[in-house]
Amino acid sequence: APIGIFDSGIGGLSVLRHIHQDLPLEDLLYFADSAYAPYGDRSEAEISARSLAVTQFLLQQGVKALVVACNTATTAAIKAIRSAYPALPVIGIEPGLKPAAAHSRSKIVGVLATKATLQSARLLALQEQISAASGVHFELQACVGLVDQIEKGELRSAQTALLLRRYIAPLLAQGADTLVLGCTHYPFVRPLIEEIVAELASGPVTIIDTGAAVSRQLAKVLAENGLLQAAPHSGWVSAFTSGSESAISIPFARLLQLQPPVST
Ligand code: DGN
Repeated sequence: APIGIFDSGIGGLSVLRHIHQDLPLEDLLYFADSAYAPYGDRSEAEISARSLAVTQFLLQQGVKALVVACNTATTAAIKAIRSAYPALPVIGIEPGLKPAAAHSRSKIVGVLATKATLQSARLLALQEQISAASGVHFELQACVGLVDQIEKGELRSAQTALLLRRYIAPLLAQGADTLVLGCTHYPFVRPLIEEIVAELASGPVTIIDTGAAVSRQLAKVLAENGLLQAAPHSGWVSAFTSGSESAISIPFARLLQLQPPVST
């Protein structure tokens, strides 16, 4: 049976990329809820309702496990998903505050994410807990408009660079030596982020992305539940979207060099 992976759009492809690499035997079913993107500007109730609807749809397709490949949906809806489907292994993604705190020497960490993620009770609790334990100060920066740029495929445009510079410069000015990519769309602009950081930072800056950790966690949960796909098998990738076909097939080809069948 396949693993279901969803996001509001194409951001979750940055997580799918890790899973496909680490677990090449597994079949992957991706759902881009593009008709409702971006989630970042919606209320928790709306995000939760969409996440439950997408989960139900993926279950109808026979998925054996679910990856919520969206920080916004994880903070808003993972509890609701788990209580609605207690038998389904569900793996979420959260901004990597803990690894960032462990890395930071200046004890100042910048967190880039959507407004909904940064305003969630879940993230605030995580932040307080890690701050108290580590003495690290987290500077939260909502990157309004960045998901839209990435959805449009503008990974290097002047407008995207302008936005990123506006969001990153104050964090570096305040002494952040570690930046957390707290949205699954952002790894696709990591090269641009690295250039901006190299230009603006006075010392080395570590960038933290939790996609690889999610893939490892998924492997662990599948193994614990006896759900790993046995060899010989060559895992396939296939996709569904609530939006237009090209909005997902083009990013698949451009970002991952994959051409999965896409159903709308
Ligand atoms: N990719 C989502 C995340 O990780 O938070 C955000 C997408 C959105 O809809 N804002």
